[in-house]
Parts: sequence; structure tokens; C-alpha cells
Amino acid sequence: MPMILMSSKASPFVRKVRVLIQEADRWAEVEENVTPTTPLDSAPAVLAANPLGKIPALIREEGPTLHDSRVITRYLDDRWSLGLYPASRLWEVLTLESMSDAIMEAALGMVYAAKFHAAPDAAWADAQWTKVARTLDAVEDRWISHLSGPLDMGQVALGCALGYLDLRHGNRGWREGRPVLTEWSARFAERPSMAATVPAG
Ligand SMILES: N[C@@H](CCC(=O)N[C@@H](CS)C(=O)NCC(=O)O)C(=O)O
Repeated sequence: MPMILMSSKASPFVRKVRVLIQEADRWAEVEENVTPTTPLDSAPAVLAANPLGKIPALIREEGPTLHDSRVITRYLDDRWSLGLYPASRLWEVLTLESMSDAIMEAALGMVYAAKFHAAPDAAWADAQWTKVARTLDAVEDRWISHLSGPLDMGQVALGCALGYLDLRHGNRGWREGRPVLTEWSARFAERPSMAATVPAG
């Protein structure tokens, strides 16, 4: 029985898992169930897999369904011995992944607010963007040497976060004033795993 990945083609959190599977060349072991869902209208199939109603969720035979992208990527890395969470750099990798996930959360929150709130609040959206911008500045200033090292899950998460900013917040111009990150992002996007998982929708 293949594992089942509850997914969507636009989610940056799902993309982290899809990139990992692509890098590992293990799609033969995972079936994708593309089921978009929203906070106001949770898809029943997603709710059955995750009481929070969020994707990604990974249904597997060996134990309970896994959810939260970080749990799933850690599980698959361990299952397939991929080395994307190397012990020698573990805390750096987890911190970069956490920062990247937080960029996604702020960016997704802005999208949900614009779509689902009766009266979208521009000040709140700007405050969310400030979180994104500050985190990108920190990466530009302090994380570039890490980004040029061997592939790890922090880099994958950052690539997915930047791809999501391009998809949903292109007008905010995240590249401005961040030349090193801009260059890294362009190079990272050329990886076959990133090219095969460009978000849509
Ligand atoms: N922390 C979670 C966040 C997952 C998440 O927010 N996914 C979005 C899609 S991008 C979702 O399922 N939204 C539906 C909802 O919030 O009800 C993770 O890393 O997997």
C-alpha cells in the first residue's frame, strides 16, 4: 500500500514534502490526493486525516496519520535515510526551516484575510508583511553561507517560501535590497525537484 499525501498544488507547506519526495525519487511509494481546503470550508477528506483540517497530511499503514509539514518531512527523511536533517547542523537546519515556515504562515494569513475577512485590515496585512521582510533580511545578512552548503530541509523550506511569495505577493517585491538571496533563489529554483513542483492555482 502506498502512503497517501493529502495535498494541493498551491500550498507551500505541501510543496516542501513534494520536493523531498522528488529529491528522493520515491514517488512510487506515495500517492497524491489533491484536495484543496480552506479554513471556512474544510474538505471532509482532509478533516478525516487531520482534525485541524490542514494539508499536508500523510496517511500511512504503519501508524497514525502524520500532519504538519515539519513532522512529515522529518519522518520521510528518517524512513528513507536522506540526510536532509544532518546531525552536525541540526539546530541551524531546524531554525531555518522554522523561519521559512513562519514566512509561509504570515503570507498565507494575508491571503486568507483578503479572501475571507468581511473587512480586510490593511494595517494587519502590512504587519504580517513586516514579519516576512524582517525574516528575509535576517536570512540575507546571516544565513547565506548555510544556503551554499549541501542540500538540507532548511534550504528546501526557504525555496518553497520564496516561491509562495512570488505566487501570491509578487507585487510586494521581496527581491528589492536582497541581491544575495535573489541570486540564491534563482539558482535553487533550477533544481529539477523545484521545477517539477512550481505552485499553481
Ligand atoms: N503548520 C502547518 C500549516 C499547514 C497549512 O496551513 N496548510 C494550509 C494550506 S497552505 C491549509 O491546510 N489551510 C486550511 C486551513 O487552515 O483550514 C504545516 O506546516 O503543515
